[in-house]
Amino acid sequence: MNETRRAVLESLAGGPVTGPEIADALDVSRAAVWKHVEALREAGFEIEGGPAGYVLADVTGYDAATIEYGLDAPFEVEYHDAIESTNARARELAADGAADLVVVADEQIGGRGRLDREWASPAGGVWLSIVCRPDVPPARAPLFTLAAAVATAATAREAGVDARIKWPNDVVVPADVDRGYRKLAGILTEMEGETDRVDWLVCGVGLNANLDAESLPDGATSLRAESGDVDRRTFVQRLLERFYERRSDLDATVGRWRELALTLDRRVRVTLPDEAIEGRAVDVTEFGALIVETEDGRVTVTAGDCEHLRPA
Ligand code: BT5
Repeated sequence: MNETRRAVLESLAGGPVTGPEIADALDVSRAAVWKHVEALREAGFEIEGGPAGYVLADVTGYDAATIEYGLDAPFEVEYHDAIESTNARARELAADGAADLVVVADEQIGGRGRLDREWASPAGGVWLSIVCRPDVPPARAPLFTLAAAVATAATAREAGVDARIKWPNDVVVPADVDRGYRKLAGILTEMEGETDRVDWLVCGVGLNANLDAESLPDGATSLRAESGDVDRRTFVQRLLERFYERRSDLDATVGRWRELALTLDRRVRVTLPDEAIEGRAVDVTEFGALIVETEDGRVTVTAGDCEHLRPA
């Protein structure tokens, strides 16, 4: 948002204020004020006019300007009604030097999970990707996945859902059916770097928000199905604020992750490229790897697909 429009918005938030008063205060024409008010209305800022002037009554839109407005974290937002994949766009922007930028879309046409799996992303979900340029070695990169999972689960919990984390990248809701849980959200972290440092890192979050479970793959759930629709703008703001906080204290993030984990103390099977490990998940390391107690001793796994098994 440009400086003048932001200043007009601030005046309206502190209103009622008349058009001429805003024009005088900002040293612009009344016609220019009118243009900004109309553009703000278009973006989803509900501006009411009365005898005492204009006032910002509510914010209902879901786009870059409304998400940035009132966001208590230093992220810039790029919004798309529809896009191939927010992660793909974020990778492009990262390669061009972007930092602390979030790509948000209402709908993804080609959303992707890990290993290029399809990620269903109809309009109404929360599909976003955060570009970070952290000063950390690549070994710490998985902690950003944990930070995003904690931020996502905590924000869903605030919305009234019993969201928990399944190692490494799923936010799930415990259930008696299916595999013992239903998937509410997934995280996809992608990075570029050298052996000793990360150049950029993109954390993609896909969360089924205001969607019918029937429009999603088997085994999936949504905020709508669990507790009802949310205001996606404030949901995304709280999620980004939590992610920012978690990212700024990665060591404490592991502790928060343990508290929200559904995987710990469970029998699990972790599928790796050329073997599968079965045993009891006992902990995560300071780097976010899973420690599994198998019949042959403890094994530490850094990546893989993890399945929760029924108790033996
Ligand atoms: C993930 O992969 O869970 C990571 C998903 C990340 C999606 C976000 S959306 C914003 C950003 N832009 C992108 O293009 N991606 C990121 P994985 O663990 O591989 O799980 C994928 C599997 O989850 C699929 O094979 C399906 O079985 C299932 N699935 C697909 N769509 C789903 C959905 N909307 N909800 C729940 N499960 C889904």
